[in-house]
Amino acid sequence: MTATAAPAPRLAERIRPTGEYEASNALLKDPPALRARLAESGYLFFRGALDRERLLDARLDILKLCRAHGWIKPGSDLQDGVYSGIPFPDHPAYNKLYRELLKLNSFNGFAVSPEILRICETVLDGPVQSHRRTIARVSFPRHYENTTQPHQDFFYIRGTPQTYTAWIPCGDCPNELGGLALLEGSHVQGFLPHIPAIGAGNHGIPTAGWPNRWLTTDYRAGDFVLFHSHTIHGALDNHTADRLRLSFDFRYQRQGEAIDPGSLRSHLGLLEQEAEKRDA
Ligand SMILES: O=C(O)CCC(=O)C(=O)O
Repeated sequence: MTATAAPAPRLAERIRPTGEYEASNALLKDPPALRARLAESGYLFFRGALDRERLLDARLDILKLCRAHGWIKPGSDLQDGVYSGIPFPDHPAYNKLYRELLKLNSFNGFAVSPEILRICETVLDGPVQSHRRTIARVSFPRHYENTTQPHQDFFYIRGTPQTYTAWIPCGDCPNELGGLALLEGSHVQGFLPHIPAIGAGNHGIPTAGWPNRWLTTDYRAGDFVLFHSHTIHGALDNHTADRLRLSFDFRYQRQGEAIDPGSLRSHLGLLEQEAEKRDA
């Protein structure tokens, strides 16, 4: 008889925030102070800095796709993003929708909206390159095995460590909907080893026992948080009964610095693979 090997344990931390972000809107008038805060905390949070109407238009486009794929409760107000309760989509079903999402102009255009580029140019003190790999996430209610675990973006994006992620809730995102949280000041530790984990990317960093505070906020549409590629961050659980959480992550770096080829393609190369299949 052959013994069946037990599945390897995977990191599955539940993040419990202990503090609120400090908003940096007022420091936009004082770029050296803005950069000093980023260097110290590893993040900058901006309240209401983005074009809310434009963001909600993108949200509607995404929710229309969700509805077309059966994910939205019939008869509910589309902007509310109420989940229909059909079985959670598996990878192929998710990617079918996601490929369509990755082609939306309202989504891709948001990554290069003037408000974000202006802030990134101030933060980076020069001309900025935005990554082609734009990412949107749909997080399902009470689907805890999919919650993004603590990690550093450098693990995935490589290139220059001076790359910054803008995490943007696509709609209001109170804590219970499972927004992003980050470990204040964790970027100073440099790039750390990652282990297998549940959730997006399937890798993470155990943070139990770290003295740093986990920070987040009750996000409103138009807010965003920008953080260094070494800043440890993850998601809170979506505890709502039936709401989808929509969010974007976009990345920015100074023009001319090292960039990984993956950052110049669509997320997971999904659109390039589709084009290759079509042309074969
Ligand atoms: O939205 C999430 O669940 C994770 C986002 C993230 O890890 C990122 O923006 O780098």
